[in-house]
Amino acid sequence: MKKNRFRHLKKKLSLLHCISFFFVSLWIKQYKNMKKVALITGITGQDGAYLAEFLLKKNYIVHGIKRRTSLFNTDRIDHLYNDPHAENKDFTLHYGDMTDSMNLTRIIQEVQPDEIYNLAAMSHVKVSFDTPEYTANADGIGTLRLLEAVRLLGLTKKCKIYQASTSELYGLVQEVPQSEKTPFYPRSPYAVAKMYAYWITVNYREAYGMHASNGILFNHESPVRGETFVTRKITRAAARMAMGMQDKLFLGNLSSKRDWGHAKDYVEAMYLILQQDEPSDYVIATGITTTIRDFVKMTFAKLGITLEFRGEGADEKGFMTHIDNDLFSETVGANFLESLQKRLKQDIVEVDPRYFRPTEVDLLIGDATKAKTRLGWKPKYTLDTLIDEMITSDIKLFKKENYLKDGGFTILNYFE
Ligand code: NDP
Ligand code: GDR
Repeated sequence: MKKNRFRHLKKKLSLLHCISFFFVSLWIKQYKNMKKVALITGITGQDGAYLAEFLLKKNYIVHGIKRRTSLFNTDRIDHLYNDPHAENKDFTLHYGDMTDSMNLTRIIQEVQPDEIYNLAAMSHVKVSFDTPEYTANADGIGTLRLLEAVRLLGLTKKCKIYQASTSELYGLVQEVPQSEKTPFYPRSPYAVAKMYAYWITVNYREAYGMHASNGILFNHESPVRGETFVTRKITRAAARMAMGMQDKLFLGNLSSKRDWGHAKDYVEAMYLILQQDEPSDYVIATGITTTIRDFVKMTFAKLGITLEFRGEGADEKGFMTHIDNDLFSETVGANFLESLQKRLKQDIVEVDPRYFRPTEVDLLIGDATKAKTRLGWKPKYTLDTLIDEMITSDIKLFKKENYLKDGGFTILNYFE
């Protein structure tokens, strides 16, 4: 009798268990459906990685488009990446390319995004002079392909679009500082391609009522900035030179001025632009401009190295005039001091005209008043804290490389 009652109770409990399991999974399913879905093109790039992390923290389901590459090329998003066999993933990668309309259309149809962030681009200004046709295709027509896919799939009301526009549009600047009202004067195949992308975004907004916006972002950097952009080239070189792994830093135009911010602050602006009821175009900038020369000086100063520039044009050189031994020992390590001291008074930075551009953008400085007032956006980083983070990260990176080298392993050079 007792045994029977126990069996009955057990049956009841397992039924209760099944019912609660059913409701919990239903709730999870509904909760997942409530989450916003974002699609990021250019997810393996600097901004793509920061934005993916930012949106995942905001509880989004994030899909990214990644090009097929012969190596993984997922270093920047490795910490976010799930095993594709895991269930209930919030982060998924799709193979794709901005030059392939059918592929983009299929991905958008599958993903049904609430927000698309179009960050994919051949983004190097100097390289765009070598690959102008490809740049126009990927950066210009690529944007059209995305917009048209959203339209053809009937997603114009559901899906908001962010287009990664750029301060390079101002080129030969017509006004200082540059705002949303400043006329464009692009100075490279990259900027001309981006100009098409800017206007086609505006046109789709006006023609089809799409929530499509341009973020006109000024230069933004970070420890994961591509190694061939000038800031990262400088912080990497400073770290390597401090450890005796590189003799000289060769640069192009030292006098051009850029308005530099941190990518972390700038991806927040991208998100805020898409949270507005109405689509619009926004300048995102710090409002402070600095020469390349001063960026070099500020970077080396972080390690206790004083640089003085002498000469002009292609003959300009940066000499190491002083080493603050304490600061150097603290930031790099006392064991590297002796070899650096041998190079005191020598020139360690030189100009190589190979890095000059056929047409240069001399001065950029942005006026982000609209973003500040309408989006409530404000950068948290200063140039000083940005450089601090970049050089600290590169010192760490090359210390690791140094250990490997000392241990007899081959390390890569990555010459540019
Ligand atoms: P990166 O160069 O770091 O990243 C570009 C991304 O685009 C990479 O993921 C790259 O893939 C991908 N990509 C390139 N070509 C294609 C293609 N044909 N199809 C698909 N994907 C492609 O750039 P950032 O992250 O710095 O910049 C993001 C966007 O913002 C770019 O559009 C850039 O032009 C723009 N921008 C950047 C500014 C900045 O200061 N960083 C300022 C203003 C605008 P892969 O990894 O395979 O190369
Ligand atoms: P930019 O960035 O062209 O502004 O485009 P980059 O860092 O390449 O150049 C900035 C300025 O530095 C000068 N410079 C050098 N540049 C490079 N890369 N290498 C050098 O050795 C060197 N020496 C001097 C350049 O002449 C230039 O004046 C970046 C990209 O992220 C674009 O995608 C984005 O749209 C704009 O910023 C805003």
